[in-house]
Formats: sequence, structure tokens, C-alpha cells
Amino acid sequence: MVNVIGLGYIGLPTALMMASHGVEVVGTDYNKKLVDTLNAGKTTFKEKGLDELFNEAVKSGIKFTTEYQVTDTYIVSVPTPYDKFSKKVDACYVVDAVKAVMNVCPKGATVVIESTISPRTIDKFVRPVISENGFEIGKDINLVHAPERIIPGNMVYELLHNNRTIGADDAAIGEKVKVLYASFCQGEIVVTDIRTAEMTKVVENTFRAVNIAFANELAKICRHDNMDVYEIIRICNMHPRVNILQPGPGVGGHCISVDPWFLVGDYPRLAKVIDESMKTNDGMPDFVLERIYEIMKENNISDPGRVGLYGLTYKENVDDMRESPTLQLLESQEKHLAKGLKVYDPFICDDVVPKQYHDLDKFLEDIDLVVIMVKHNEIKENIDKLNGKIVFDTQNICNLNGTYKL
Ligand code: SAJ
Repeated sequence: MVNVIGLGYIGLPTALMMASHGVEVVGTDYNKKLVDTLNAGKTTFKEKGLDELFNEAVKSGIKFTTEYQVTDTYIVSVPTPYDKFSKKVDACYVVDAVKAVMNVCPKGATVVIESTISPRTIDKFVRPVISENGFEIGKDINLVHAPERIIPGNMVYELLHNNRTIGADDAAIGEKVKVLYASFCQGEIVVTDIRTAEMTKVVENTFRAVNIAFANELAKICRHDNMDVYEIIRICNMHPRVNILQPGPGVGGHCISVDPWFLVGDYPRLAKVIDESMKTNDGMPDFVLERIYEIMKENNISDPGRVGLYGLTYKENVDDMRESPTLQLLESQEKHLAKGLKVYDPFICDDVVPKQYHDLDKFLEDIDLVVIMVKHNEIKENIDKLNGKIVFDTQNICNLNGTYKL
């Protein structure tokens, strides 16, 4: 039986996927409310295909509990936030989970860490916990790092099809864990050592952060001299060895906006390009805010209440607001200008969106300037409703005449 610890954005789909492929799975989370919701037959976040997968897993007998199980395999998928000051990974949740596992696990158990961690986190924080509990690593407890790679919005497909990395001290244990993941994963599964696995995960997200920063910097350069960044990128990308990403209002989520800081925190004198890239991306919400002020001025809008931000999530078609550029912009706005920008997001129904704006038409009625922050399908399908509005499109999806771009 596999005990999956942490039933969040990664742990839940992983547990469901294994269960629906014939693995006996018990999911454990210390959040009783979350466990109760799952036991009541409901998923805890919106994701394409997740409800169907959930139903299959339940049929196959998956169980959810707050208790850690006595078993031979544990998969730890708890959050790893970073410390905003030191820029280093905060492994406290991983450490707590491994401590709790040590209290119940029998000798011979394998502990797989799925959470994203920076290189050496296992050496510095996880190995000591195991030793302190009187276990000998490699003899009593086997340690593995199997970082996840799935993208919110397409998690179910990517869980099935992405290649994966498994880092283990002992290749034979790596191969054993590979068989477990191969129960559902159709991609190639590479077995390597733990430090390499730790590093590859962070490097993958850093690669993307640096490339997004490059696109964002181009957007700023082009704005400064009135050039069309999108057309320039489109043409450059026709070169066989050039593939520039798209500029945007900032980088959100818990991965690309976070993981690269681990490298800056650990190697401050070496990670220069990464440091600058992260600062560039972090500066984008302020850049957008400045553009909003310029556009307001140009159009004689003095009341921020006549300006509406479309989209609160960190990217399109998900309900996840973590580190979202819109939230960063709103925070910044509160510092610089009177509050008052209106917000709307079809995926967000809590108090962040005033009740009257649970509907796109009502939101649009009350504003003159629409700022497209997120390219949800909803807005793409309703672009003609923006006719007659002043539009600032940070996502390059609106071709109405006079649309302002980044
Ligand atoms: N973004 C841009 N321009 C682009 C692409 C993205 O501004 O051209 C922005 C998005 O709007 C968003 C942010 O970047 O705010 C990140 O979005 P994303 O879709 O690129 O990635 P995440 O954070 O949802 O998921 C990433 C993925 N990593 C990589 O693509 C290397 C995913 O595979 C990882 O599993 C995930 O991080 C993770 O958990 O580490």
C-alpha cells in the first residue's frame, strides 16, 4: 500500500492516478476539512479531468484520512515555500511530514519526496530526521526524490504522459520506485541520484523563468521605443533555433515565481542571470500599473473605479491565485494610489470579487477601461463585448482597434 502524504495540487492527482491504476492508496492530510471534503465525494480544486479521475479512484478503493499509515511506501508531496528574505527553500513541511512518517513506518520502508526542493535539501534536512529516529538510511529506510512535473490546467494528461526523474541512493530502489510510477506514467522514467534529481527540477523552472524574463525585457525595450514586441517575437521565432516565450503581466504560481530563488539564495554570487531575471518578472505588475496610469491619463479617466482588471488567477483557466500578478498589482496599487480598481474573474468566487461582479456583463457595465490580465477562454470567446471600451491587453488576445498592449 502507498501512503501519499499531502493531498494538495500534486499529492491529490498523484494519489488518484495511482489508485485508478490498481495501486492500493491511502491519502493522508493534516487538514481535516480537506479530508472531510474528499470523503464527502468532492474534489478540493478545479482541474480538467480531476473529477472523473477522482470517481475512478474512489471506485478502486482509495481512502482519505488525517492519520499516517503503517506501510512500506510513502510519497511526501507537501508544500515547500521559500523564505522571502533569505530566498532559501523552507523545508519545514517536508521535515514535519518525514518526522511523522518515522513515528509509524516499519523498517525497510521507502520514503519518496515529491515536493520541490533545492539541491542538498535532502542531505541537510531529511537525512538527519531519519537518523535521529534511529534508522539507518539505505538499510532501514530507503530515500528517493521523485519531483513532479505537471502543469496546472493540464495535470491529468501530463501525469500520464510526461517523462519523469527518480533520484535514489541505491539504483535498485530507484528501479523499484520506477515500477510504481510506471503503473500509470507512459513517459520515460530516468533513474539517477538524489542531488541530480533535486537540481533538475529547480533548473527546469529556472529555465522557463529566465526565458519569460527575456520576453518581458523585450516588451519593455519595445514599449520604450514604440515597437511591436509581439510581431518582433513572431518573426524571430521563424528562425529555426529561436523560440522566444511571451511577455506578460508578471509570473505567478508556486513554481516558476518561487523555485529559481532557491538557486539565488544558495548561490548568491553565482546566480546572476537568474537573480536579474526574477527581478524583471517580479517588476512586471508595477510596469502594468504604470501603463494603466498612463492610459487613464490619456483618456481623461481620473476615477480608478472606472478601471477593471479582468483575471485574478496566476494563469488562464485555473482557479489558483497563488503569487498572481493581479494580486501583486493590487497590493502595489494600494501603496501608490487610492484603492478602487475593480476586479473580476470567472474562476474566483470568494470575497476578493465583490458579489455584483460574478458576471462578466455586469463587470463591464461599470467600467470604461478593461485591463486583460489573464487569458481565460471566457474572455477570448467574448472579445466583441469589449467593443466601445478602452482595452489594455497584457496578454495579446484582443485585436479590436485602438487596443493598448504591454
Ligand atoms: N508565463 C508568461 N509567459 C509565457 C509563459 C508563462 O508570462 O510565455 C507566465 C504565466 O502566465 C504564469 C507563469 O508564467 O503566470 C507560470 O506559468 P506556466 O504555465 O509557465 O507554469 P506553472 O507555474 O503553472 O508550472 C510550471 C511548469 N514548469 C515548466 O514548464 C518548466 C510545470 O511543468 C511544473 O510542474 C510546475 O511549474 C511546478 O510545479 O514546478
